[in-house]
Amino acid sequence: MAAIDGATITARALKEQGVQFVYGVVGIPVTTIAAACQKEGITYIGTRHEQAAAYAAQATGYLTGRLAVALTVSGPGMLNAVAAFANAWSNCWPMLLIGGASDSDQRGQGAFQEAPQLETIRPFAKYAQLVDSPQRIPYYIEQAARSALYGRPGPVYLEYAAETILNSVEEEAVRWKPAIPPAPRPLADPQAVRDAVAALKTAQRPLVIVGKGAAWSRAEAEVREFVDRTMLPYLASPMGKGVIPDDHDQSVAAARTFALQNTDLVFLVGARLNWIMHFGLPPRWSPNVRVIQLDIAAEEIGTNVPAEVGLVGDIKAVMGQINAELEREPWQFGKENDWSYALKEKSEQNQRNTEPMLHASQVPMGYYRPLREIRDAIPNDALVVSEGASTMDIGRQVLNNFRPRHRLDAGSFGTMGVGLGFALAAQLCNPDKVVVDVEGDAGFGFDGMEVEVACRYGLPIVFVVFNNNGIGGGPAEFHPEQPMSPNALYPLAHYEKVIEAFGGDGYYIENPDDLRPALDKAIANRRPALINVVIDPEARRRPQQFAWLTR
Ligand SMILES: Cc1ncc(C[n+]2csc(CCOP(=O)(O)OP(=O)(O)O)c2C)c(N)n1
Ligand SMILES: [Mg+2]
Repeated sequence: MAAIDGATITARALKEQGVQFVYGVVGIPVTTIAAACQKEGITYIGTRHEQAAAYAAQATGYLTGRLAVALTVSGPGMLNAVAAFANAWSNCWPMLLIGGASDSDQRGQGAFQEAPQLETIRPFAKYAQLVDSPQRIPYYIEQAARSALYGRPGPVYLEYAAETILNSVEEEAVRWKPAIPPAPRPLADPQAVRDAVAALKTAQRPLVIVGKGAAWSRAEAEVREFVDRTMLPYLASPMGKGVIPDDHDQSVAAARTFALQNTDLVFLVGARLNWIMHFGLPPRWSPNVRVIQLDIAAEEIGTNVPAEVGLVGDIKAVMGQINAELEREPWQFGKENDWSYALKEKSEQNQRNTEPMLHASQVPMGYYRPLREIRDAIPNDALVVSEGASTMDIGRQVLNNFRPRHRLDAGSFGTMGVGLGFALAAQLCNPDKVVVDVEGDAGFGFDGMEVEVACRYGLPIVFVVFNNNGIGGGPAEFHPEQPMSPNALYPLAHYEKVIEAFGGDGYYIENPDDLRPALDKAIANRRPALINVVIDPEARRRPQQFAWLTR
């Protein structure tokens, strides 16, 4: 009879549950899990910090629909992953964090890296358990996979005391578990579907909001069909962008504020009325706005604004129900009405206002021109990763998405430090596509060393750093003897040299006309590259710089 250790059982159980990627930082006691995963044919990616491993795992889960793992050592290693784990909680993305822990027979004795790990992670976890024996590892991994992927997705945690990984048991004592089937796709109550369509027909100024829940559910065909059938105006949430291509005629992205303020009935399709949507409340919304809400989580219905109709179910399945209802009794809001005219006029006006900034040739550059260069340089199926304050906010307006699940950003949690880990995952899950990671210089600072990982694994990510010397912009010059702004970062830093240290390609761009050739070259080379774009530290603080043109 053969003996099998906890690490091998873990690797086989992960493989059985469809895991393709494990990201982590190894050490005592988890190194053997990483090695065992490699033996089972799972790709192991070693990052430089546990936060990047956990960001990469959750992005992999969101992009592929399959569970991915972050693997950490005990104590500080596991705790380094907690903010990233919480980001998955806030985004409702699946991931499994495996945290090594000190030997259980040393608990309370001041063991090496002993810490209250389970207690720390519990509030953010859909499921969190201590694995109590090697025999039961597959049981826990199956439970964890179902919890992470079924219903509203979320992060899950398994803790392994050192001996659970290292000890061996007889193979036949192991209680194996088969792979879980794909997540069930529950339908909504048919009466609620009829009520939702009836309510839509009574609206004067309807608005559809497409969230990343629709992207997670792979509802792109159904959502697109719904919008095309009804000709309703729609707005995408930041990561709902691309579920319908951004250049769709009914997108009111350019009139976002106006649309939210004036709509009398909103249909939330896998989008939440949280801070990103200004809670659905005045002054950003009408006090009387009616809400139709579609969500996989029943408890989400009515958050901040009571829902007139709550549709609880899988977005893809329920949008199919709604389309079937519209097939039975066709109805169209259409484009020839005051609301559509007003939205179109507002969009065109806003676009006219930004147009000069998109083509500005000033040095140092503002945000819009370099973002426009990126927009024009990347292919339609590029994955766009983004973090920063203005770099991300303005980038979201300028950079388009034409495919679902092709944008990853600071998300519902507004987290800095997500970008590099997300970019690694984006490229690993889409080896043949262009991945561009647009970073503020402060955002880059949280996880910039992960460019080494891109170079080590030969991932041809194009990193672009918007260098304005600070958090939302810093000083124009370096005067170390003067009091320094809390926002300040080292001015005109040569971030491109960070990637050059590992054999990647660096570019330092001050002149807007030099950016497109650098982007073209970086994209064509299929090698990791970092383009450091120097912009005006005052850029966002003078957003009205072109107001005289339109006054
Ligand atoms: C983990 C974390 N720490 C701190 C913050 C606060 N914060 C918000 S945006 C930001 C950085 C913005 O600067 P940058 O990335 O350079 O973008 P810019 O606005 O300058 O283009 C920071 C530190 C945060 N959101 N998350
Ligand atoms: Mg900055």
